Amino acid sequence: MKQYLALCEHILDKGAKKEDRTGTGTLSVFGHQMRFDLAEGFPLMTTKKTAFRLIVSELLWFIKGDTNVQTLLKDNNHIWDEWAFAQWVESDEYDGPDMFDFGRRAQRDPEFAELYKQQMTLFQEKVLADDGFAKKYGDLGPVYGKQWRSWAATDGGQIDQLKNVVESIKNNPDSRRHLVTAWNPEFIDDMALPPCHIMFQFYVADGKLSCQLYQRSADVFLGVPFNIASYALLTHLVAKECGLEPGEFIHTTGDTHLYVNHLDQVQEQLGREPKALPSLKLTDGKSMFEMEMEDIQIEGYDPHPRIKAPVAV
Ligand code: DHF
Ligand code: TMP
Repeated sequence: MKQYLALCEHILDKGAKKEDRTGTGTLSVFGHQMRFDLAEGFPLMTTKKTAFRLIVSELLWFIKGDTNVQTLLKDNNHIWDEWAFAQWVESDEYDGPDMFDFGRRAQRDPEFAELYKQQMTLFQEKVLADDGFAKKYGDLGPVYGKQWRSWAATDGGQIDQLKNVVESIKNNPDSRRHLVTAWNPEFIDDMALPPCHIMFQFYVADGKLSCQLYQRSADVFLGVPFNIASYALLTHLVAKECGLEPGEFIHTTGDTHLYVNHLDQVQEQLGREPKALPSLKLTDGKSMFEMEMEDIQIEGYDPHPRIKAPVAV
C-alpha cells in the first residue's frame, strides 16, 4: 500500500487545480499506474479501515448483473444511495422539500442536512418496502451489472461478457482478447453515473491470472480503496473459477484526483504506518456465479481507524 500513499503524495505535490462536475474542486494528475502482486497479500487499505463487506456486496451485485440499489440496501450497503436518490428527487412524482444540489448543500447547511437525512431515510424505506417504487427509482440504469452480463446486441440478443471471458480464459488462455467493457456509448445517458471503471483485461502466464483495469476517473481518497480491493477480489474469483493462481492486479487511472475537501483526511492517512496485508478466504467448490457474502472472508485485517470524508455527488 506504499504505492497508494505515494500516489497521494504525488497528487498533493504535482496535482493541477481543476474544477469538476460536482462543483467541489480537485487536485488532479492524468494517467497513473499501480501494480499489486496478489501473492503478497490482499490489497485492502491498512492505513484506514475500509469496509470489506461493502466491497463484497457491490462486486456480487455486479456479478449477478443487478443494477438496482434495493439489493444493496438489503445488505445494508449505502454506497450507491445518493445516485438513486438524485433520480427520485428530480422526478415529477417527488413532492417533498426541494433537494436541488443536495450533496453540496448538506455539507454547508446543517438545517438542510437534517431535512436531507429525513428524505433519504424515507427514500431508503420506500425502496426496501415497495418493489414497484424500487423498480422505478432504485434502478441506476444500464450500469456495470447490465453491461457485464447482458450487453444489448443489435440483433436483439444479449452478450454475457463475464461468462464469455471466463470461458475464453479456460479454453484459450494465451488469447489477447480477454476483455470486458462497461462503457457502452449508446446507453451512457441512461445511467445514473457513467461508469468510472470502464474496461478490464485478463492475462495468463505461468499458471497465473493477472488483471488490468482502466478507470477513466478516480476519486483517490474514497473510491480508489474500494476499486483496488474490488478488482483484486474479482481477479481471485476468476482465477479460482479457471483453476489458476492469482497473479497481479494492475490499476491504470485517467483523471486521478483528490477532492479539495479530502485533503485534511489525506494528511492524516499519510501520517500512518502501513501494516501487514490481510489474506482472502474463499469457500471451496463453489462457482463465482453462485457465491454469497459468507463465502468471501478476509483474515488478519488489523487496520488503523476509519477516516470519514464527504462523497461528491
Ligand atoms: N462519486 C464520487 N465522487 N466518488 C466516489 O468514489 C464514488 N464512488 C461510487 C459512486 N460515486 C462516487 C461508488 N463507490 C463510498 C465508497 C465507494 C463508492 C461510493 C461511496 C464511500 O462513501 N465510502 C466511505 C463510507 C463507506 C460506508 O458507508 O461505511 C468510506 O469511508 O470508505
Ligand atoms: P465523474 O463522472 O464526473 O468522473 O464523477 C465520478 C466520480 O466518482 C469521480 O470522482 C470518480 C469517482 N468514482 C471512483 O473513484 N470510483 C468508482 O468506482 C466510482 C463509481 C466513482
